[in-house]
Amino acid sequence: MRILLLNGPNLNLLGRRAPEVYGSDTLEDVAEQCHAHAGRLGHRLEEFQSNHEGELIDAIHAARETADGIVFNPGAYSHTSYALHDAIEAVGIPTVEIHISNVREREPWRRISVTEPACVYQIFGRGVAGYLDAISHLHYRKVHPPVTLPYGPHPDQVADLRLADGPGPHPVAVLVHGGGWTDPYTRDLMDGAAVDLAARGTATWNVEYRRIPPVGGWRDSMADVSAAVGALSSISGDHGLDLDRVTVIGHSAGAQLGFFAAKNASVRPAGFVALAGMLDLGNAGSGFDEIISAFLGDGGHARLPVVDPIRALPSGVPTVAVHGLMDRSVAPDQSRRFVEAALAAGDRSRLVEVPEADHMDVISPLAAGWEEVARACLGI
Ligand code: CA2
Repeated sequence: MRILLLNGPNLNLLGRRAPEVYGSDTLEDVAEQCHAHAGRLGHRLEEFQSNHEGELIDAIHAARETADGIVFNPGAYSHTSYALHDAIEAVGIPTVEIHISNVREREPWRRISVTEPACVYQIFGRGVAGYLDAISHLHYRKVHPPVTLPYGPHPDQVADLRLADGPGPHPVAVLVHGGGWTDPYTRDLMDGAAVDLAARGTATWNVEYRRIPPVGGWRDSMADVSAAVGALSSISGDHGLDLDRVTVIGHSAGAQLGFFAAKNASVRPAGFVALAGMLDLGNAGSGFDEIISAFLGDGGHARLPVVDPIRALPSGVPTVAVHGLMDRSVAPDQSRRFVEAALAAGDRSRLVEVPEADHMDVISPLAAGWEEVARACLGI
């Protein structure tokens, strides 16, 4: 793939001003990281930055001949430029919009993006790492394009369906991304796992859900993931999905949501797999106090009995807790305690420890240890 890295107004100032908002990397640093990442995935990358709307439009037009995907930070033009929207739409090149800062937590006018509807995906608030995630997203879209289907009326109530090759009915892996239930982290985090598992013969249903807005989001997030699992019953006929072989797979905070969906959804899954799961919220460590309080809102701790997986056992479904021993984010002890408690409560449960994997490795097919993770996800 040939990828155009396109940056709009003021992004030439990156790293020279406002590091508290945009970090300390310069635009040259960003380009270097993007080149390296695209190269690792087997793609070529060219970059262009301009402070002028017309030049950006010309660059998008010219990309028809030179690029198969665009990673675009339109800067503040994103909030106003219908002309850029039309340029992206006119050329039809898959474009991922990216913003370094969390545009939803700043001035109200930055919440609006008029360019986003012309793009295939939007990433914001992950710092410059968002550029690399945008490249990964283009890569996995190209390898296996998803069909995005709604399971409710809210824009976040959607999921990406990827079917498996060959005659069905196929088993289904429901993927629930993590990211501490916060706004910037969305389902592209599970793209790699979704594509890899589909190539192994399992259809994947990669779920988006409403995230903390800004506090007390637990009710919406949990309801959404359960609804997304339940929605499989209405699409299974059209797509040859085997509802008797559904596995819910959650990563990190997504494991907390996935656990309750596995326990409560109208479609009963055959298993639940936690990858580096937040499974013991009450003992997650002080580093998680703020994020868990934001998720639970006022009077948070009193809610633990209904939101903490380890306190809601038995689940009634077989569970597997996979954890990388190099995980410096969510302690492997959470998985150990969960499996012990699940067995004590009468669930079938097992622990898979992956010595060489860290927190993000357990969702990356490119990482060491993935083979073991994939086998656990497929119940092997
Ligand atoms: O968060 C982003 O990536 C933005 O697209 C960056 C734009 C801003 O206008 C958008 O609302 C969000 C600004 C680019 C950099 O602007 C600077 C301003 C002062 C100092 C350094 C850079």
